Amino acid sequence: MANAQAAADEAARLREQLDSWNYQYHVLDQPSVPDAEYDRCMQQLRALEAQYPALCTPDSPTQRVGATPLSQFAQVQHEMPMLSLDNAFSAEDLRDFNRRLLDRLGWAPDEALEYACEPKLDGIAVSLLYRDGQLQRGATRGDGTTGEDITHNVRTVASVPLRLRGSGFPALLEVRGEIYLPRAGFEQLNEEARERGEKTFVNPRNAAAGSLRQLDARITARRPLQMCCYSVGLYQGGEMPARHSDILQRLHTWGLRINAESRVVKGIAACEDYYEALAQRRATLPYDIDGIVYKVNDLQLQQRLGFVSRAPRWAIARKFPAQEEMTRLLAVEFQVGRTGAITPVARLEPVFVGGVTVSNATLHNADEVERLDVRIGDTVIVRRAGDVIPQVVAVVPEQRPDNAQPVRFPDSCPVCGSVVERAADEAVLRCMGGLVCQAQQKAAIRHFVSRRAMDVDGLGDKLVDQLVDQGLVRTVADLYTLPREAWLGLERMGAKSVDNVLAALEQSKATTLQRFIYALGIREVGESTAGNLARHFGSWEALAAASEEALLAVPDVGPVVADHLRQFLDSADSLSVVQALRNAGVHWPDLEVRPAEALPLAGETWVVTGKLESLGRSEAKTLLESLGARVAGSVSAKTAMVVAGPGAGSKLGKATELNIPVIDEAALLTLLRRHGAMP
Ligand code: D41
Repeated sequence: MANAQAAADEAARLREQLDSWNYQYHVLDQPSVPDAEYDRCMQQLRALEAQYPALCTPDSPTQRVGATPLSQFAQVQHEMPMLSLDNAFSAEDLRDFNRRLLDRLGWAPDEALEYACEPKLDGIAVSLLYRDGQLQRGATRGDGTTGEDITHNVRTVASVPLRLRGSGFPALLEVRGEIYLPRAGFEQLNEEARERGEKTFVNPRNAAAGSLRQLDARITARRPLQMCCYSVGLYQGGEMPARHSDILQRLHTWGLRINAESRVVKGIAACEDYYEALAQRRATLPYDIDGIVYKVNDLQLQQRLGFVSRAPRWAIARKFPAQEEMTRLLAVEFQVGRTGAITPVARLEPVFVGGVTVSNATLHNADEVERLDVRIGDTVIVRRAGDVIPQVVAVVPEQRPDNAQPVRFPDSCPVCGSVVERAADEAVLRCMGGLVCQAQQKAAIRHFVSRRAMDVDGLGDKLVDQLVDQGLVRTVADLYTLPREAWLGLERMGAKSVDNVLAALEQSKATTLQRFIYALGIREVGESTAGNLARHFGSWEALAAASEEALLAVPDVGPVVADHLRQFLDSADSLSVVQALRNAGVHWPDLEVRPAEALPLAGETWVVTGKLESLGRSEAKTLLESLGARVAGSVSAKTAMVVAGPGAGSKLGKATELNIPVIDEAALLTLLRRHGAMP
C-alpha cells in the first residue's frame, strides 16, 4: 500500500512535469528541456502506469494515442451552433461593415468601435469540450450544427491540453478554434511522402483536414498539427470576461494556445492598418492565413448586434487575394535553360491569383508532370504565394474533358534540334547542344551579365535575344569584342544607349575571382560555392589545374559539383571562352590562400536553427564553412556557437541549458561581413 501510494505520488509528479514542459513547448513556444529529458520522464511514467494500471487516467500524457482505430466517426450535435463568418473582399466592404454596426448601435458615424483583430488561420474549425477541466470531446464544425466526433485525433495534438491548467474555469467549457498544419510541418510531411513514393498533399489545409479525418489516431499523431483558439461556445458553472480579448487571455492562462498576432484596435482605420501590416508579413508567417478576422471586442455590444441567419453581425473576415485559383491548361511548352535543362511550362487561361494575372506556370519536370497526371485541357489549381513563381499544384479530375491530351516531352531540343537526354538518376531532360543551342547561349549571357555576376547594367533580356538571334554574339566573350556599329544596328539602340552599354561592359572587366567563377554558369556552382573555390585556390590557374580530389577538399564541394567543375575545366570550348574573356581585358586580383587551420572559425563547431530570413539555413552553413567552421545538426557541450532564428525549438533550449552562446541572424551577418565571407 505504501508502495502504491508512493507510485501514485510519483506518477502525479511526472504528469505535472510533462504537462508543464508540453505547455511551455507547444503553447508558449518556449522549449525548456532537451527532448531526451522529456522522453526519459515519459518512459518513467509509462513504466509506472504499466505496473499500476489504476494510475493510468485518460488525462495522462501517456494517453494521447488510443489503442484501436475507430470503424466510423460518430455525429456530434453542437448545442450552441458554430456560426460562420461573413466576408469582406475590399477596404470598402470593411468600411461598410463598420458603418452598419455604428448605425445599428445608434452611434455617430465617426465614433470608434473597439475591434479585436486576428489572423484568419487556414485550417479546420473544431470544438473542444472540457468538463471539470478534463478534455471530454473534440468535434469538427461540420455544417455548424452537426459535426463529427474526432476526440481520438484531437487528443494527439500536442497543443490541445488533455486537462486545463490553473483554476477558475467553468465546470463545462466549450472552446473553439482552428486546427492547422504549420508550413514547416507540411513541407516535412510532403518530403516524407515523396521519399516513400506516395501522393503529396496540395496545401497545408488539405493535409490538416486529411489528418483529422483518420479513423486511426496513430496516423494523426504523426502529423505535426497545431491548435489555436479563437472563441468560447457553451459554458456553464463559471464566469467569463466581458471582452473577447480578455477571454482569449483567460484561455491562454488555462493552457490553451492563442494567436500571438492578435491585437485590439480602436476604429476602422486602425483595422485597415492591421490588415496592411499583416499582408506584408503574410509570406513570412510560419502558417498559412487567408485573411484577417475582426470582432467587436465588447461582448455586450456583440449581444446587442446579434446575428443574421448563420453569421454574427459583429464579426467579419477580410480576405486576402486568394493564393490558389482554378483555371484551364491550354498548352504545355518547353523552355531551355542555361544548362540545357528543359522545363515544361503550362500556358494557362489567364487567372487572377495572389494579386496578379497569371498565364504561365512552371510544371518543373517530367516527374512532376507524371505525379500530377496533368493533361492539356484539364482544369488545374494554380498557386502563387508571395513572390515565388506560379506553379500548378493539382488537377481537378472531375473536370477532365474527354479530349484531354497527355503531355508529350520532345525527342529533340525545341530550340536547336539537338538530341535530348535524361540522366538515369535525374528528373530533368536536357538539350545536349551546349553552346550550339541558342536558348543556352541566351541564358548563359543573361546569367553572365546579371547583377550578382558581372553586373553589366543595361543589357536586358530583349537585347540579349537580339544579339543571339542575329548571330552577333555566341558566347559571353563576344560581348566584349562586338564593334560599336553592330550595337548601333540593333532595335531601339540609340547612340546614348550604346555608349551606356559599352561603358558598363568596360566597367565590368574589373571584377573578383568569385564573381568571375559564378558568372561562368558552371552547373551547381552558385555564388557561395564560387566564393569557396576562389578563397580556396586563390587564382584561376590553381582552380583550372585542380584534380578531382583537390576540388573535393573545398567546403561544400561534393562529388557532383566536383564532376561538373572538371567537365567544365576539361572542355576546350569552355577554356577558350575563359581565355577570350581574359584577352578582352577581364581581370581580378588573386587572393591570398590561407591554410584551413588559419581560417577564422577553424576548429569550431556551429549549429544553425530556426528560420533565417535573409540567408536561409543552407547558405548560412556554406558561409560558415567557408570560414573554417564545422556546422553540426545538434547541440552538444562541444558546440562553439548557436545561430537561432524565429521558430528555433529544442536546440535553442539545449544551448541555453548548456550555457552555449547564441546569436541571431543580424549578428551572424555582421560576423560574416567582418571576416569577408560576404560583401
Ligand atoms: O482563424 C480563424 N480561421 C477564425 C475562424 C478566427 N480567428 N475567428 C473565428 N471566429 C468565428 C466567430 C466570430 C463565429 C466566433 C473563426 C470562425 N468563427 C469560423 N471558422 C470557421 C467558421 C467560422
